[in-house]
Amino acid sequence: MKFMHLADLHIGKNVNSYELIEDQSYILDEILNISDSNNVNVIVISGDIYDKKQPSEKAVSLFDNFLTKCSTKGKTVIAISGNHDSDERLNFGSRIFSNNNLYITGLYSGEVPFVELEDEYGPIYFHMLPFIKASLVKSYYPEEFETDSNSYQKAISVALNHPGIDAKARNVLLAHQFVAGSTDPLLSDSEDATTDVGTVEKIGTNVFDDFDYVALGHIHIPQQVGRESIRYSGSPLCYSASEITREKSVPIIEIKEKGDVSIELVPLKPLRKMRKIKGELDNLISAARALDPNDRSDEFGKNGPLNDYIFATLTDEDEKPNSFDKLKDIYPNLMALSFENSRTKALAKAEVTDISIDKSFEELMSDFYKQILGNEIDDEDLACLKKVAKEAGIINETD
Ligand SMILES: [Mn+2]
Repeated sequence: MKFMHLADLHIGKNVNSYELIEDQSYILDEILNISDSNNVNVIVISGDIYDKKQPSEKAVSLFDNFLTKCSTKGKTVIAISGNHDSDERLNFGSRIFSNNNLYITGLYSGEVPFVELEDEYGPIYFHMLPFIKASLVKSYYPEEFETDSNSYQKAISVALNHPGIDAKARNVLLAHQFVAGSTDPLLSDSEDATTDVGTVEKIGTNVFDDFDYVALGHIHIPQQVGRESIRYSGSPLCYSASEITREKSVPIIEIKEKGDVSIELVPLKPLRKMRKIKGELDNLISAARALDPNDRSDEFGKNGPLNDYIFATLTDEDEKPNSFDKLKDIYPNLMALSFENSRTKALAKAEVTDISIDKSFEELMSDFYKQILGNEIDDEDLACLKKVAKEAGIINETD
């Protein structure tokens, strides 16, 4: 049995106010092409299908198109909800869809449902555990928890015992949780709230011992957790600058006899790359102009380098106020711009202790201007700030 593991699609997500729906549509088509060329007819999706609990019309229609294409091609889709999805909404129609080889479990209601598929080696079970909080499992099986146990480890093991699995058979689990091996998984900036996960929420890999493969969602950087066959597929696209250096991929898993599991990671090529550039403004612009003109035209270059999502760092000492617009003229998908020069370095080193309570308002404003803007405050700005500070009651009328 061959299947493909996806998670964290976050359909409808915006990054730095750019709508990524076109990129998401492109990558889902790529994923379908990869599944065709690798003869994969089963696709599992481990949660965070949508970015929001109330997804936009565009997002819903994109996922609908994807499912329709899967169905037309005769593929089986097995999906669960993640913490970004609305469990009830994702559950919509699921009983009818199952007649069309589309199995969605959005809602946990005391049992972990499974789909039984068949190949030449016999049955294989795909167990669907949607995103759950420990308290939800406890509400169904309070007697199975120690009185003060709220741990997710406990909750997952209790949940997996209902209805329980045949450990001798081939079993795959879909889950959307924070699973840690001997070390925590690598995090990016786009997962939300996972950076401050406490030990209570962490789930050790030993609860998954009886599963041949665990298809995880929640963490956006592709990686294994503990053994190779417990894995976060990662999101199919970069959703923050912190993911730029990590290649996105889609795992294709083949399970032959029980215990015979092989995993291939197929790299994903996005419509537009997300990347960083660094240098002086004029140099960056002239380097971009020197690129192949075909890369600049929409017709030829949607995935040309000038259409990439750019995070720029300018090293100019002279910070021109219209730098962003100038760079955006040549890189239309400029996501963010920052400076790295002697001013920002001094600022990074500046300590809060430099700000003394004994200093007058004028002195503080003058220091602030020097630190932030690198120049002296002029009389007009100072008068204006004093007026505002008086109105706000920060300084007295007489000052
Ligand atoms: Mn996610």
